Amino acid sequence: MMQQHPNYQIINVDSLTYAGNLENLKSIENNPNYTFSKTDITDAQAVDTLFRQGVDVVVNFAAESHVDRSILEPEVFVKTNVLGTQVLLDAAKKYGVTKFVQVSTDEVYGTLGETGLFTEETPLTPNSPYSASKAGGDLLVRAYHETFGLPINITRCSNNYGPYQFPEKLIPLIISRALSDQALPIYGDGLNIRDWLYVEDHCSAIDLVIHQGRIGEVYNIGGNNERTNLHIVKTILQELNKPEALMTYVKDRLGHDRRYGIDPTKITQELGWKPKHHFETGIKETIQWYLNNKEWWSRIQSGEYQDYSTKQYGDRLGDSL
Ligand code: TDX
Repeated sequence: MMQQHPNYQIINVDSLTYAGNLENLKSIENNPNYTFSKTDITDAQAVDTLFRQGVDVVVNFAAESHVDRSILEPEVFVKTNVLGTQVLLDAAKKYGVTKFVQVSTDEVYGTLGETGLFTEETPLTPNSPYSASKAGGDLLVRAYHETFGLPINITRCSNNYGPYQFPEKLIPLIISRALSDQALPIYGDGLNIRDWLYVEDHCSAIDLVIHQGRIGEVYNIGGNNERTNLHIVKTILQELNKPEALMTYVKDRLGHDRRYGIDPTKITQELGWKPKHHFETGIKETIQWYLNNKEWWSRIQSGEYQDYSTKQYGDRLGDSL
C-alpha cells in the first residue's frame, strides 16, 4: 500500500499475538506516513482513541486464522473475529468512515464436492470454529450496512501463500520441516484440495476493492489454482531435493473440509482484477524466500509456537517430532 499510494497515512493496528512480528515491517518503520499501534481490536476504548485521530478507510485483516488452533481453543476466535469486528464496526460507524473492508475467507462457504465453485451467492455453511467465527464477523459487517448504512465490502479469498507466512500453515510448515529433515504431517489421505493464491495478488485485489468495490458487495478472490495437499508437499520435496520418505500420514483434522475452489468472475469482470503470479513460479519463489530467510523462521519456531506445535503434532507424530 505504501508503494502504491505514497501519500496515504497508514495506521497499522496489531496486538502482536504469537503470529505478529514487527521484524516483517522493518523496511517501513521510519516512514513518516506509517504509524504502528499495538492495540487489541477487542479493546473498545483503545480503538476509539485511534479512530479519534481521523480515519477514512478501515481494512480489517485482524483475525485468529489457523483452523487447527480453533479446534484446540475456540474461545479466542470468537473474541477476536466476532467481538473484535463488532468493536471496529462501532468505531467506523461513530466516526463515519468512507469504507470498511472486511477481509474474510472462502472457508465461510464450507466445503465443495468434486465439482462446482464458491460464488458470492453460495450459502454460508462454515465447518470449523475458525470459519464459523469469520462467518459471524462477516454477518455483522453485512448487518451494519443494512441497519446503519455503513459503506462496506467483504472479500473472501482462497488459501494464501508467499513470503513471511507463519510456519504453522501448510506450505511454510512443510518447507521449514523438510529443511530440518523432520517428519511432514499429512492429514488423512492428503487428497484435500485448496485453491492457492499468491499473497501479493490478494493484496492487489483488496486495493481494488477499497477504491472501486461497489458499496455493500461481497467479492471472492481466487487464482484458479486448485491443488491436492499431496501435490503441494511433493512439489516442495522435489524443489528442496528431499526424500518423499519424510511424508507421514497422520490422524485427520476434525471436520476437515475436502475441497475449496473460488469462482473469481465477479471481481475479474467488475473490477478488472487479474492475478499476476502463476502457481508454478510463485511456489518456487516462495521456497527460495524461505531458503534465504532461515533465521526469520528459525527464531519463530521457539517459545509459544513450540508449545502449540507439541500440542498439535505431539500425539500425531510421536518421536519423529
Ligand atoms: O500439518 C498440516 N498437515 C496437513 O495435511 C497442516 C497444517 C495442514 N494440512 C492440510 C490441511 C488443509 O487441507 O493442508 C491444507 C491446508 O491447511 P492450512 O495451511 O492449515 O490451511 P486451511 O485450513 O486450508 O486454511 C487456510 O486457508 C483459508 C488459512 O489458514 C485460513 O486462515 C484461511 O481462511
